[in-house]
Amino acid sequence: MNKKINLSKICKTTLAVALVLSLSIFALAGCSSGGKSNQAANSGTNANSSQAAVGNSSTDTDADGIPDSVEKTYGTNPYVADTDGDGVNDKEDKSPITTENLMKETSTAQLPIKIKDARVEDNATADHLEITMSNTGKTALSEFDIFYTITDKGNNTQESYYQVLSGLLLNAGEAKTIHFDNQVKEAGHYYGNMNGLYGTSANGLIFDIQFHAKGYQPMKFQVEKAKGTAEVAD
Ligand SMILES: [Ca+2]
Ligand SMILES: [Ca+2]
Ligand SMILES: [Ca+2]
Repeated sequence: MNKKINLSKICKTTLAVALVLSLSIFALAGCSSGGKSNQAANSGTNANSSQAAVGNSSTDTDADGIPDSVEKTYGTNPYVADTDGDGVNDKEDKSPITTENLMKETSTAQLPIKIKDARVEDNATADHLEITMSNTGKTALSEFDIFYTITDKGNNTQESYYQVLSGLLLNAGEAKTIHFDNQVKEAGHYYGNMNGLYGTSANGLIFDIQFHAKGYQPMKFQVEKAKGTAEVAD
């Protein structure tokens, strides 16, 4: 009798342990699979965000810490980290499209340059600042830089940019055309901020330009863009 009772107790205990074990395993399996599905859901979300990032919103072409799409909103250039050329990158610059003139020159000698054509519209491609010049002197000119202020004729908003024109050399008698269109892999092409007034205003613009080569006084000239001809920044 005692043996039967003991056996019965053992059986009940074994069954209870088995039940607890089964429930535990079931619960663990459930947790595990739930965890996996959560992970799958999370990684799915991450994958979607990454795809979205690669597709557009987080692309940062110039690696200045501001995505291209945000540069468009800020009005800064997505192709260059320092849009106005003052040495402070767009992300840190409190006035990223306004700089003082950084030309350093004490010479008062007249720059032997003839501006043959200067335009910001009616270009062969999309509207951009384009300057054709010739060296009327007897020696080569180099170490050029440019400073220009753009004024919106509609609301008097102003922007200003400074750029060292790397690689520009003009031999005696030679003529060259330079472009500010961001196609900087080609010789004679420099940055131009299409997200600024340059590419967004339809009010008409005045470009006040100072052009300089080392050893000569900067020369000044003006180019106008007619009302209603702004290109879409792209
Ligand atoms: Ca950027
Ligand atoms: Ca930028
Ligand atoms: Ca800057």
